[in-house]
Amino acid sequence: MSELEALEQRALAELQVCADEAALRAWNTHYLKGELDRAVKMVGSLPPAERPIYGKRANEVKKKLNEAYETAAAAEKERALERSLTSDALDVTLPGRPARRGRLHVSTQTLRSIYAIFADLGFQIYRSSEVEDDETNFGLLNMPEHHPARDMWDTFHTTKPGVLLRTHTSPGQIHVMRELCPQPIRVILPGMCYRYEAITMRSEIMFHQVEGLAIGERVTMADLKGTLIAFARRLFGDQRKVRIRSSYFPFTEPSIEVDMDCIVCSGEGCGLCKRSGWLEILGAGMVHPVVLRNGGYDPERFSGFAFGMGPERIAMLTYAIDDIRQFWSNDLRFLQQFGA
Ligand code: FA5
Repeated sequence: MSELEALEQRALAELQVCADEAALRAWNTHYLKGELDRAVKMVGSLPPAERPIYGKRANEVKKKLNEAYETAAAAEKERALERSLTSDALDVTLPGRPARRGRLHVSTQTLRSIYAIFADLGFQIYRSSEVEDDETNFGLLNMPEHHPARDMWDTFHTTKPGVLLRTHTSPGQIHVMRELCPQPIRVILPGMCYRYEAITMRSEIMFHQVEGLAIGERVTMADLKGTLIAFARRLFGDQRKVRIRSSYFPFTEPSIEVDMDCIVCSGEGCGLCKRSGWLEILGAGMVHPVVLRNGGYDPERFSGFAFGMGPERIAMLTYAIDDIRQFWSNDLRFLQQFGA
């Protein structure tokens, strides 16, 4: 009995000095689950006559210590809450940090402007693969093996013979024709192209193109001219002048290149247009009969026009960007200049 009394005194005294939750937990383990538990179980080893008195007292001590523990734990919880409220205080008067908004890459913005214009002109978007075979990238576009025009497009070949990264979006023409023949076609084909050439201020090894293709029974050069003038005026402004020069592409006949009067000097001559007053915006022409036939269309009955433009070059003209290498440099100072 005296040990039981001593245990009670000791436990209560120690509980008084438990300063935090960890100390309280240690006390609980030591006394309630340890010493007191053993003291209660001792009742079985006592002579039967002493058991009721000892048992009763042991239960009283157990109840008292449990209650004392509950009270101390509740008080400690209260103190912990108080401590966290004062130490983690929020200053609700601080001005908020503005959320940083992302933005679309300048190439994506330019592509979307181009899509919107051609959507209004009735063109649908068609996508084809960036990995092509030699035959579709060159052969079916009227450039059989060893044709000298292949040198116009320095090529990234893969380790698989005959498989390459497309050098332009024109092979997409063959895919659309073969899929839609003999229906009329009016599509644009946007996508990435790759060329194994020296990187300069105006040329990258990886860049976008937007190809255009229209095929029908009476498609003429006048339709091509009208479409391209409408496009240039929508993108660059109503007053733009457009100039058409003859050119050469193996897959169009006749072939043209389209210039627009310089957006900086309006034709007077400046650094951007190299004093010529004109800026080239795209290559185009009437689809070559061989290409029409390769796509499944009878050139006696059908005719078509095609064009190919570079959105990065168009963005350079729109925003007077002097170096194409900026586009993929991931320099935020460059990218953040283009809103939206
Ligand atoms: C072609 O690639 C032809 N397939 C275009 C075409 C399509 C002609 C249909 C006729 C009919 P070209 O190599 O000129 O042509 O490229 C077309 C456009 O892609 C150029 O006017 C330019 O805007 C862009 N471009 C070409 N090479 C690069 C390059 N290295 N870096 C960035 N843009 C380029």
